[in-house]
Amino acid sequence: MFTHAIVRIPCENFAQGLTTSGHLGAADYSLMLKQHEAYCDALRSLGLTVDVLEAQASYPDAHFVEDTAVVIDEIAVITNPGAPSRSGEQVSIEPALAKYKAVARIEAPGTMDGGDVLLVGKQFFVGQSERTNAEGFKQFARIVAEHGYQAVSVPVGEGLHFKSGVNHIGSNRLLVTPDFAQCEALEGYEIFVTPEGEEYAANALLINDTLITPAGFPGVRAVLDATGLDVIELDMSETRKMDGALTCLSLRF
Ligand code: CIR
Repeated sequence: MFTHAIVRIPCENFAQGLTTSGHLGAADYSLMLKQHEAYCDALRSLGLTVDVLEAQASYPDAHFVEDTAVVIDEIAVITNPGAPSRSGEQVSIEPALAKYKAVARIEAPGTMDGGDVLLVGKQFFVGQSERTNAEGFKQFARIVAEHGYQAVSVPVGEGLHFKSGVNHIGSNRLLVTPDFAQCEALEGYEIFVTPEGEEYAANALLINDTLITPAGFPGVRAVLDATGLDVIELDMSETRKMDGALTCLSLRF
């Protein structure tokens, strides 16, 4: 059961963050703040205590807190974010997590973004991406093995992060983009594939028994409704313009 989440208020210059989604238009700050508040409210409505960290103008991507740590029952692993402009975001996350957990760190030359890390039961899938390198994976696998977790490295291909393409939606189920539909590492799971053009909605956030999904993806919604899951939809338009999605905006534990 998750009981806590950590989020960070987006900073005024958040639209200067990294993005490849310029075709979606310029991101709007007041709308972003409104959508971020709705996100926090949704987490609270599911019973989580939400710690809200201050905006950090020196890091326009810093509200994507997921990339700065991986939190499990036993420990918080502070990452070393792989994009040069995001290197250092992890420094102010550490004290926020150290209040709750013992801490370990991914050290250079290892790099890792939390968006590449998916946990299902005691099994970690770690995307091998432009952000997470082999050394980062090696360090991470060693740290979590001490607590009884396995980790497997999976190439991400085109997408930004592993969780841009694969997410756990409860029980033995994974929601994936077509790119991951035949992925060998995911054999044994029940695979639900996003319909054409709805790949963005593969990033869904499971909080206990409820799945939060981005609004505006009816094909994915139909797939999810067939599973009987409780679903909350949130408008993610401004986060999406900055290449972010639902999981990126919080650390849950
Ligand atoms: C970046 O490119 O790093 C940010 N603009 C978006 C990060 C999204 N984070 C995530 O998917 N975990």
